[in-house]
Amino acid sequence: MDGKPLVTTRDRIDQGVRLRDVDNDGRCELIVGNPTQNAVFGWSPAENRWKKLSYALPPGSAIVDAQGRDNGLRFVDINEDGYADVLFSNERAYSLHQFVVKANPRLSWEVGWNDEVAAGQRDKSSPIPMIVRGGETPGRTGGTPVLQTARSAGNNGVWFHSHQMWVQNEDTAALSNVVDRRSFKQLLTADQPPPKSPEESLACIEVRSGVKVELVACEPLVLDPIAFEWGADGKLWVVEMGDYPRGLDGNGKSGGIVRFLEDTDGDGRYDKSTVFLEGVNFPTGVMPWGKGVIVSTAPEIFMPKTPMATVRRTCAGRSSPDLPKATNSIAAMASTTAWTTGSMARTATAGG
Ligand SMILES: [Ca+2]
Ligand SMILES: [Ca+2]
Ligand SMILES: [Ca+2]
Repeated sequence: MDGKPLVTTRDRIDQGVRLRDVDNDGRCELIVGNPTQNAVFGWSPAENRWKKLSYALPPGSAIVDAQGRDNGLRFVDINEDGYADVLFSNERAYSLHQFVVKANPRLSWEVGWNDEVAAGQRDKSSPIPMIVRGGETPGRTGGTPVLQTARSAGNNGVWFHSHQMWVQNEDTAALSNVVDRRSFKQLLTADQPPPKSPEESLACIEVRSGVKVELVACEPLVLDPIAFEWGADGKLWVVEMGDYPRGLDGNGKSGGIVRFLEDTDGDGRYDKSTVFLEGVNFPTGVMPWGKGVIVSTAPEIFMPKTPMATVRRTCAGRSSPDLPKATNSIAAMASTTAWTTGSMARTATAGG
């Protein structure tokens, strides 16, 4: 490298040189990743030598630290496209870069670990747990930080299995099943902003002059709302689809809810929430009608007679999670006709 031979160890210190087939062509590439060297070489049979490739390990990452210790870099196929991505995480920094197999000029992507999912300096909100931890380990010996020795610094109890990143160490003892578990999907969305509070969401809504938006209902009174409609008595009827898209148990168990909210003290904010119907299969619409409500849950539109009950019947032809094809919300267009909307729309006359 730079005209000098690559060495795997120097003064008995691991220099982070590894062989790995990163592009799945059946031949290993040669990778070097330490604090002063970062490169990937490919073997050229024609020239009978290693040639430096256009890409290297992601910026800031390295296989070993200056002492030759595990620096928290792992090759894991997080997006499951068949190519190992680089997940890097220690007490100072974290990053996740997906391997780009084919250059895409439109996206400014070049071959290599160039699709950055997340990268940053570690703080309390860092989305990727530490793979190794060196330096100070808080919480030991009665809360006094202990500077770890080179021998003890290292493995934070991380492994990868079943599309998940697992962490088990003294910090996870109080967690469910004593593990901190992150799905690959969670890691891939690590750079997405966290959900906003109701007040923060409200502050994001822009309206034209003279119009005001007020918060009238939020969690936990209502969760996963899909559609809502007011009744003449002031009740706000809401359908919730917390079972979308795979069911409550991940295996299609129906878990949709129809509920109504009431403002019992007249201050303009709903304060009471009542479950009217639960166990509904992907409900998409609700509308007060006569003495009850009409609920749409493709392929059925029905008026439940028994409130507070779990809907035990199964719909003929269970609705597909492909909801763009399903019945959508319900709207009243005339005094005796309710309309549903959706790409497979139908109308239902619901007299009296
Ligand atoms: Ca290769
Ligand atoms: Ca990958
Ligand atoms: Ca109220």
